[in-house]
Amino acid sequence: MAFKLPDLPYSRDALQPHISENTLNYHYGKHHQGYVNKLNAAVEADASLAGKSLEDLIKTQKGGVFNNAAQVWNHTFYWNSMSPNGGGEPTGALGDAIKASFGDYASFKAAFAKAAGGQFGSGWAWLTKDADGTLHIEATSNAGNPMTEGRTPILTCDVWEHAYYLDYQNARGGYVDAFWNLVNWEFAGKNFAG
Ligand code: MN3
Repeated sequence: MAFKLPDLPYSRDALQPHISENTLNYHYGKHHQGYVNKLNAAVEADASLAGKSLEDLIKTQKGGVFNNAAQVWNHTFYWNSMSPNGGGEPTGALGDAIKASFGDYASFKAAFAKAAGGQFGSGWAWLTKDADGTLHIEATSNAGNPMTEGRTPILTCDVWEHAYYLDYQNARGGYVDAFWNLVNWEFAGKNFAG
């Protein structure tokens, strides 16, 4: 198989009580695995895709190949955007950049939560940076990934219903509130610096 489901960076019960083991069993074990399986089937069926990286596929493909490649990448990035030891406020260069771009941490959180809550239907909320280092908050629909627009992902929150329905039912806002208890600023800081 060309692509493998990456190991979670923590155990499936590690994000409780904010995100349950049950959610990770489905979200990681079924949904993320399902995107990996569908991508492998698509790549096997098209010799022109052989040997291409996930990033190559995201930047060059459309339709089902793009959707599954981006969903594989986005979910791995999302798991790393959270940590059982997460939460708190960003420090260092990223903390300074967030303050410079959004005023203060509370204003940043409000703007990110607005993007997450305002995304109609399935999608993702992102903190990204431009080639010149400028920070942006944005939302993408379905499998959308800011790399296709030339921006570098710093942090993401999955706002597909499958990310929160088992724990929060239709209350996306409660799930996004809980996300701040898990947010992995160490990972985000590395993406900002990289
Ligand atoms: Mn998902």
